Amino acid sequence: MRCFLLLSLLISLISFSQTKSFNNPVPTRQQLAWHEMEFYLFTHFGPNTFTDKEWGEGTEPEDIFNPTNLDCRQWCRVARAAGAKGIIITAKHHDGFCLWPSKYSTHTVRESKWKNGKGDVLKELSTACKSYGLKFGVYLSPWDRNHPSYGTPEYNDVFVNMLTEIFTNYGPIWELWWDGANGEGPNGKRQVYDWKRFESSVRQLSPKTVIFSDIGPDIRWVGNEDGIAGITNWNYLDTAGFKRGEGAPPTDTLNQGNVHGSNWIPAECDVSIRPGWFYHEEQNEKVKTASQLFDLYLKSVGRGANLLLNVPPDTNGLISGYDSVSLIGFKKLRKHSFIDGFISNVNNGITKFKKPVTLDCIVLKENLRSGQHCKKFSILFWDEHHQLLKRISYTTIGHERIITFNKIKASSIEFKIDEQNGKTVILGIKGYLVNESLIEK
Ligand code: FUL
Repeated sequence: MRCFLLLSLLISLISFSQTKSFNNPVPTRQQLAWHEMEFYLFTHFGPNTFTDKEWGEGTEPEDIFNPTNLDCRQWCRVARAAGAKGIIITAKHHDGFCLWPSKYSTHTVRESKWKNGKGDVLKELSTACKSYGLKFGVYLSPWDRNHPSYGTPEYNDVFVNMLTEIFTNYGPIWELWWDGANGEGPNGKRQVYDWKRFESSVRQLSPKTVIFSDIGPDIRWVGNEDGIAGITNWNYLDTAGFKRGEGAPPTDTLNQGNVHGSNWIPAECDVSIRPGWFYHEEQNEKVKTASQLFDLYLKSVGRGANLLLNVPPDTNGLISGYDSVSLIGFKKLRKHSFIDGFISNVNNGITKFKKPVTLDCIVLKENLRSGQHCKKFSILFWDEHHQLLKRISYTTIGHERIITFNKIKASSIEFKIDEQNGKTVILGIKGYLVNESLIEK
């Protein structure tokens, strides 16, 4: 695709902007590194893959889990080819089945037929991720529909023991993923989770791991499972008085953050490449296309969040061709769209071109080290007689902001910060001409 061009726009901060500071939180080193991850895969795999369910009952016989040709290296090759930077796997989903031979459960790969009970998916995937240079993460569902102690205080010990096994045997774990589900267990009781203890155990076991949940502490849920962040998206969030699950902040707050929130908890957009989270053969024709994935990319990474895209392996234990074709197409669209952009040297607000340029996409990046500051910005397009052709205004920038619009031919382009919370530092502004079919829907 025609890519293009460059614009070196700079910022006219002082004269155009209103600067108001608040005592804003700043990201930790781990959170800053997390922002750079941008796009990675989610893997839902377990008994549901074989029973065609989304939520297992916890009573499925262990023998059901029997991938004929499991190859985690194939998952990694697909992830690499898609340009994803890591993989997060359901080490244990709500059905309680453990993809590693946990000492604290009798519902694991060890009790299954697979590899005569000698298999260990976490071992295979963590090893494969290391050799392919991918970050490795785990989803450990606190809700457990199998464990006999679920619903009693002992289950909190079990959960901490499982965390300890995982962090000790399969680390480094880059991201730990906790959903807020809290249904009934086999004895009809709900668990009172000891979140404080879970969190402090993880911090002790692995201080560099980033922890995801509805309210962090490090990364927040974006408030929907469609992969879409708010058009305004603050990395700040107020968590006081809120809980995970039913007591979580309202979905629009999760989606947009809080402009003056007291914690740095950026949003992660989880979404599946298929209608379901687990593999179902009848959904093969419903795999999202490369351009649908590109549109989701604009609505997640392009709004300053990260994209966690679920790609579930099939009953062979492999990512199917339907999914990998879309993923590779998605990578090509990104590669061909975002090529040859020019990074600005950030000094003044207007860039004049020797010849008029045609573009339909601008990508901006904000330096987040001292916080997220831009509240409102505008881009103005001028013709050769310095007549204004068009002005577009947006709110937040964050780690990255990708704006697409109907293509325009301009002789000069101006970037202005209209409102900010503290001093915005722009890392770069790039202009592109992407295929018009890719303009955000
Ligand atoms: C939710 C679960 O209930 C779904 O099954 C899925 O795992 C999704 C990513 O998180 O909380």
